[in-house]
Amino acid sequence: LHLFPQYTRDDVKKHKSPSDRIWVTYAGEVFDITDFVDLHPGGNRILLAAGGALEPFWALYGVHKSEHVIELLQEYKVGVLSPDDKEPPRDLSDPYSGDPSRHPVLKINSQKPFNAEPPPEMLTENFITPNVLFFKRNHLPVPNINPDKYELVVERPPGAKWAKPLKLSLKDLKTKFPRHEVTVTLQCAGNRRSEMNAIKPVKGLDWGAAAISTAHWGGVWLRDVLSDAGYSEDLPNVRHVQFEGLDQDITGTKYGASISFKRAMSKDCEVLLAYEMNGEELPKDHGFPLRVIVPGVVGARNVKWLGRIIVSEEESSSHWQQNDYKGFSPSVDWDTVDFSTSPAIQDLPVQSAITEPRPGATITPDHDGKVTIKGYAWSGGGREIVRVDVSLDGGKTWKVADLTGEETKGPTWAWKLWKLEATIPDEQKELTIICKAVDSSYNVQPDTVAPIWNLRGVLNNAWHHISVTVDK
Ligand code: HEM
Ligand code: MTE
Ligand code: MO
Repeated sequence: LHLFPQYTRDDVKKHKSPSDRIWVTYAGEVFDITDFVDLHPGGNRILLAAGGALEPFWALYGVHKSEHVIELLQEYKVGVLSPDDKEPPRDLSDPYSGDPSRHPVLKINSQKPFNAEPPPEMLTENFITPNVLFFKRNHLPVPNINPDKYELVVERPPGAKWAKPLKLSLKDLKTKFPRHEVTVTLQCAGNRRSEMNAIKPVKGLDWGAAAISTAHWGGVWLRDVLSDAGYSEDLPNVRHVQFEGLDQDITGTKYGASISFKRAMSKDCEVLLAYEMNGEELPKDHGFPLRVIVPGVVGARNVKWLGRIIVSEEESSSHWQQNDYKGFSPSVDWDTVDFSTSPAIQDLPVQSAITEPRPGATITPDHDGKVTIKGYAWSGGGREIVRVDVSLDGGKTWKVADLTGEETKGPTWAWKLWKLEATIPDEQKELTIICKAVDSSYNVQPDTVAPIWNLRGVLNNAWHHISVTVDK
């Protein structure tokens, strides 16, 4: 009988690179897979699990649910996980102690509040982003909401005959209104902020190019709920619909944002109160039990953990509507900025980025001398992506990428994934790859970041440039 040594999770974490050996855990056992990495049929993605558990990855890649994979893994067993290596108990005085657990592959830009993005190459493996990989952008602790006690409060029209607000339980929402589904890409205004930061420092989380994701959202039309509360499209003196979240800071200030009343009531704009994400109940990080989905509009207006809806003459007075998520000239700094002079961001501009290869990577062309370049492209306001151009020589010449996406009858709310199989000239050792997209209004992206730099680092939609080394 072979007795295997015991290791803690911290021991395993130290083995993340070939020089330290590459270890992973599965079902309480420890494996040294250094010699398997180059044999892996799924390529070097296997390294994303280095130093940690395989389970969260194999939950995403079903091919591993087979006996031959488990048998193969057993060949690399070097130990077992120590049985007394338990999760430390939660610190209940920490306002973030109720936050849910998250997928280990996410790149964390801030732990408290939780802000994280998936590895770019995993983001574009699927048109629909798996819920666990969907980028997460929280300003506050995730509120703990009992779905049986939950009530959405909808304030009544000014001067209405009903005195009390309309209150809807989750069951009311699911049974009194027809269910609808929309496929919508959400993007944070801070997506690609790190490239702006590299030019001149900006204030904000250092997002890479993956603060964007796509899901099928299920729920009820906001306009059906507003109509039920007594609103009609021609109501005078109402211009905005404010959404209040149930997440709050220690002073009791809640997250809030607003959109126009016209958008909220429009059939074409398809604004949804969502209780489902990709066929599952809305996850805690994404607003359980109810959030707003405003297609084509900046992430910030897609209020999660929705508690209250107020229809008004004024926009939301919240910090995030008034003093954040606005664009400015590159000449404006923190001494001169006057937030009242810029409109709140709503529709987002045309965007695209390269997700594979990664900047700085060494790429190996296949036996035909070809490499695969992948990315996403999206535009706000329902505008569809009609073309993506890719350059492999720093912008001298361009090739048109292949697009995949969903056919829509009306406006397009979701991204297109794009792909280009390109031949690399023999002598080429360094490549500068660039992508740029065109939307259905023939909007194009600006070529460089500097002229659109702004102090908050929002709205970076410049051509995406990356440099890689070719290994032949
Ligand atoms: C495919 C083994 C970890 C991603 C496979 C296959 C095997 C395998 C045997 C081929 C399955 C078949 O076609 O029957 C392993 C082992 C792992 C491991 C032993 C750990 C020691 C991972 C991880 C990821 C991953 C961590 C992702 C992060 C994939 C993908 C494929 C695949 C995407 C499909 C490749 C294709 O069909 O083209 N793996 N895997 N694997 N693996 Fe893994
Ligand atoms: N809603 C509430 N209640 N609280 C928040 O912090 N963040 C907003 C928006 N809705 C936020 C919110 C921002 S800035 C973005 S980009 C999106 O949620 C992110 O949604 P996701 O975490 O589901 O990706
Ligand atoms: Mo955001």
